[in-house]
Amino acid sequence: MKTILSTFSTAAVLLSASSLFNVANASLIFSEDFSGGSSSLVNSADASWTDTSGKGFEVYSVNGAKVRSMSKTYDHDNDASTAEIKIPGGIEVNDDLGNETLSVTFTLDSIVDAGQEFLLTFFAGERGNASGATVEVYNVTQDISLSGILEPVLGAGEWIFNSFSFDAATTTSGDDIQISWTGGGKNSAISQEVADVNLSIVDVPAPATAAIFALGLLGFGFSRFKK
Ligand SMILES: [Ca+2]
Ligand SMILES: [Ca+2]
Repeated sequence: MKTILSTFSTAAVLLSASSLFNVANASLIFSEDFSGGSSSLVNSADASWTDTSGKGFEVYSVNGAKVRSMSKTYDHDNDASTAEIKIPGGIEVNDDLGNETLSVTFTLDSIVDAGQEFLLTFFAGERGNASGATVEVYNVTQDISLSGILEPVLGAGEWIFNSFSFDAATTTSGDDIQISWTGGGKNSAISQEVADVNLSIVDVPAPATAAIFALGLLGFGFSRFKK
């Protein structure tokens, strides 16, 4: 039995390595690192930001992180073996109210091929108890949720890498795509914090090849087990 279990974990490692490979081939369609540090979000070209209160945005530079009980540094490459660097900037979702919704909308100018999907990555943190905070990717033109409502992992004062992949469905070039975060939290000083957002089109990891390979390993495990 021990052999079979270790075979399964080998297959899992190979599958995750294949996912990482596809991320490296990602085609970036939206990016915001909040380094503009202004309330107008000037760093987002061709993107329209809105929020529930409509009174501007709580964008901050690296020094604004400490004020919100967040770390000034983050694991930018999601690799614990390399040193953390300073965050370019961040945004507090609840700028004026509790549990605000913050959205960015932009027009997709790329084709999503068969065999491709969306990949949303960002870093998330929590100032106070922001339970109930969410993120969702929506196709506004077609009025369908692409990701469903997701619960990001929030670090208490630290930035946690969040990565979600999902089907692009019938999304086509020219569709308006919207990313929305809700802040959770009861008031404007308790919130989900967001940094370094990227939305990409990536190749779906080839399931046929990976599955056949995993089955082969499983067969190898069984044959060893029988001896
Ligand atoms: Ca690192
Ligand atoms: Ca606030």
